Amino acid sequence: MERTKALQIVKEALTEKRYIHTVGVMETAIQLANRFGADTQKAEIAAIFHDYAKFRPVEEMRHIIITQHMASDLVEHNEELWHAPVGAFLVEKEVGVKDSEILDAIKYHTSGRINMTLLDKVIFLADYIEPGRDFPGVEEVRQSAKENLDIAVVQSLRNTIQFLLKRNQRIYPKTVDAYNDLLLKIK
Ligand code: DGI
Ligand code: FE
Ligand code: FE
Ligand code: FE
Repeated sequence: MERTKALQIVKEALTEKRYIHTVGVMETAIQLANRFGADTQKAEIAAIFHDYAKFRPVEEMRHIIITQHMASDLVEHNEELWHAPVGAFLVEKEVGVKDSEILDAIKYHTSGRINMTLLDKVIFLADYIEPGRDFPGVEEVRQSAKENLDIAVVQSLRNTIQFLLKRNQRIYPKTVDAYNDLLLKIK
């Protein structure tokens, strides 16, 4: 799909602020794909659609998770996680994207997973470090992202886990899996 067309579709699904974030993720994902040898066209499409479901009503997302037999543990965890797998489903169904690598990168862009693909990592990291983000610690991750993709992804997972721990929130097992798995691989 052409970039202009894809951006036009998401613009209608998102707020102005979230659309600006999406363009930041797109530009960052293309840079990272070039740097680390991922498919730039897939990175572009995955980035443009990564937050497609961000503003769907929680009840609609819950319904999709249940009726589509998505991971049942999702409903016991933070609702913030839901727009990623639900987004992958809706991007296939409503937009017609069929590529499973793109759909997986969207599906796992919030939680991460064990054995993340190159494209998964590019989208996950672009979402974390795009120029509009200002989390504590993001500058360190931006520096790491210039050289080592796995280290940068581990740092962003660690920051997110620490953020959740501080707020006494549950941590989704796939996030812990992604963290443990990558930590082993960078050693
Ligand atoms: O949709 P975005 O705001 O662009 O970013 P995102 O899809 O990475 O969502 C991140 C939010 O999800 C962040 O505020 C933390 C929250 N969250 C809640 N529970 C978990 C979680 N993130 C991860 N990785 N794992 C969790 O268990
Ligand atoms: Fe998201
Ligand atoms: Fe993220
Ligand atoms: Fe995002």
